[in-house]
Amino acid sequence: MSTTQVAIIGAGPSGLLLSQLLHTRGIDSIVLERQTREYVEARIRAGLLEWGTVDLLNEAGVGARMMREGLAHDGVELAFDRRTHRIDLKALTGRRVMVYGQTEIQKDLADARVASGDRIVWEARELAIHDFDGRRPRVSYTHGGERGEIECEFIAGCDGFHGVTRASVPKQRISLHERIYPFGWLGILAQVAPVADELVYANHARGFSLCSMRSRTRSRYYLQCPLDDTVESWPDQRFWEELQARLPDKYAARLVTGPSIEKSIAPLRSFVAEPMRFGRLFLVGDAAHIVPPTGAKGLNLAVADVRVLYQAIVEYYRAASETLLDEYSSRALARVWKATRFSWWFTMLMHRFSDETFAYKMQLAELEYITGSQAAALAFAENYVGLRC
Ligand code: RFL
Ligand code: PHB
Repeated sequence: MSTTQVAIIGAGPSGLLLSQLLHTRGIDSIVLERQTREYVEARIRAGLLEWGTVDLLNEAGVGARMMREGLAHDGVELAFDRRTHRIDLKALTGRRVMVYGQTEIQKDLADARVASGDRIVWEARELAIHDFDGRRPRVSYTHGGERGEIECEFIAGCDGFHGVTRASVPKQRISLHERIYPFGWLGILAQVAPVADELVYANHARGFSLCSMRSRTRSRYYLQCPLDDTVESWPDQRFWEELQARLPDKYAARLVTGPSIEKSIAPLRSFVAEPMRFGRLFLVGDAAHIVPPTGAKGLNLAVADVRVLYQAIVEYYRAASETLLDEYSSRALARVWKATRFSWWFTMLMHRFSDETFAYKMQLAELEYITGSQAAALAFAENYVGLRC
């Protein structure tokens, strides 16, 4: 049996960041991850960071490459009805956003954890958590055919939507709130220059599209697609033609195409589990909540949870106070519900749900309002750059 102060389940961005932050304060943790390091680092996901996320990565000492290679953006474009309109995030809110891939954050975090000699068990299988209502919770697992057990003071459930920690909570102690959207996002990554300097979110009668990027030479594009579509039904040529058809003329004319490096389809879902604390088990990030990617909030919310839990654990060891631990769930959920609302609202605004012309006209009217009113633009911008709450 090993012992540690905090057992962290999952080596996604939330698990590794929590482990790294605790390390900076001399608090010991062990991270248990089901997959290999290579698998985790190859998952192409988020690309847009709120500045609060940038600040916490810097505080954890893992931000140097991000500050060198990331692209800071001052604005974002909304395209609709063959037009584009720039929302000046910086002028409206005084804040910027950062383009830096989740794959790179994963690498930076894992490098830092390995450099400080901390314990990460990759390929931990059959993981189970025990006695999280007591003072000495335990985690059991197998690794390379051997059984392992860890005794700890806290368990952080950073194991994503399909993980084991939330599923271990008795049903009567947890409330689940969910909305499933009737379409998915088909995403591709390609080694081509992005079509625009900033991100472009496009509402079009053929469906939503998003032009994002990973660098000045690497683009990430998304198309709204039916849920039953497969990647095989979208050869590169079809993807580029469809993207071009959904973009305003100015961008359609500039689009640079090339072979895809990655292509995948993700379903869209809103999901919140309440509360986020059960005795000495704390749910963090996607383990507790999922948002559709439209608002770019998933990773940012996970990092915001980590900040709240990290402060609470530090306070516990520094001052023997459980006050912040007791407040973890309510503090985290206050942000979660607001980001869930923004992500839902922006999804409803930008996607095609039916052929009903009335619904489309309402979307256009709201987009006209956002882009024509300083107050409405500010409401959009302060949510997009990340609320301070
Ligand atoms: P993760 O990243 O899912 O990591 C959980 C880890 O736990 C492991 N695990 C287990 N380990 C041990 N035992 C078990 N039984 C386990 N079960 C699971 C898993 O292998 C995994 O390594 O959760 P975390 O750390 O909370 O991070 C959340 C983010 O990954 C997620 O919210 C974002 O990727 C969402 N997201 C975006 N967020 C943004 O903030 N900005 C964006 O631009 C953005 N774009 C996106 C996105 C997500 C997308 N997809 C594919 C859902 C774009 C897309 C397409
Ligand atoms: C991405 O670059 O993957 C990305 C950016 C913004 C979003 C969603 C995904 O809203």
